[in-house]
Amino acid sequence: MKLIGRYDSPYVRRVGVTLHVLEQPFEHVPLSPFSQVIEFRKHAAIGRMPVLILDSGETLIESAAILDHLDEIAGPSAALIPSGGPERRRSLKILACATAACDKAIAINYERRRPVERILDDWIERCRTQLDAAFAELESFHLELRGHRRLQQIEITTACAYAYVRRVEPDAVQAKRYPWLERLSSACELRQQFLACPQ
Ligand SMILES: N[C@@H](CCC(=O)N[C@@H](CS)C(=O)NCC(=O)O)C(=O)O
Repeated sequence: MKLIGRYDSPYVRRVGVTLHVLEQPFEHVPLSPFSQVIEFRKHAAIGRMPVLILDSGETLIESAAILDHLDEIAGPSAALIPSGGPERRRSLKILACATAACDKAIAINYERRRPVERILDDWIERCRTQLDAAFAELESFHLELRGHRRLQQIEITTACAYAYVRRVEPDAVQAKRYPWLERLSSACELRQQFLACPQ
């Protein structure tokens, strides 16, 4: 398999970490859909990362769809998202909060790249309120990683989201605002699978 995209994207990073956790061999191709757009779009015309190219040549896009495929080939006993019931609903809600936080932080990050006179402060404030709400909800799940047990998808994606926000919008996670998320992130970032995918 080939994973196309850079680990500075939380979506690419969560797929990279997942591939390591599931011990799936892959080649990482760190193309940027921004600075290497022509080369990137040869793999996926929409031009968004991540892209996963299977050994058959089939191309998958959208990180949730890629994670779903990786869980499917891992099989029910090794899958990183529970297969059904309340545990699955809880996991999907946590993942939705984490990806919502990423989406809002990305929107803020893109907005700040505009010429200063065209930056919409109201838009940034709106996204920031939504980012804070997503993190407050994530914090309420009290996720923790004890001992050496295998990472689950809720931990991978939450830690990728937290690290991304800390890098691009550090103000949002200042002053030990989210102690559970901070602890989870520190524990995950020490894992070999995270160290293999530096953002
Ligand atoms: N929902 C998508 C989001 C992917 C996404 O937004 N990727 C960004 C980088 S973080 C990207 O490739 N942006 C380039 C563009 O949209 O032109 C997923 O989970 O894969």
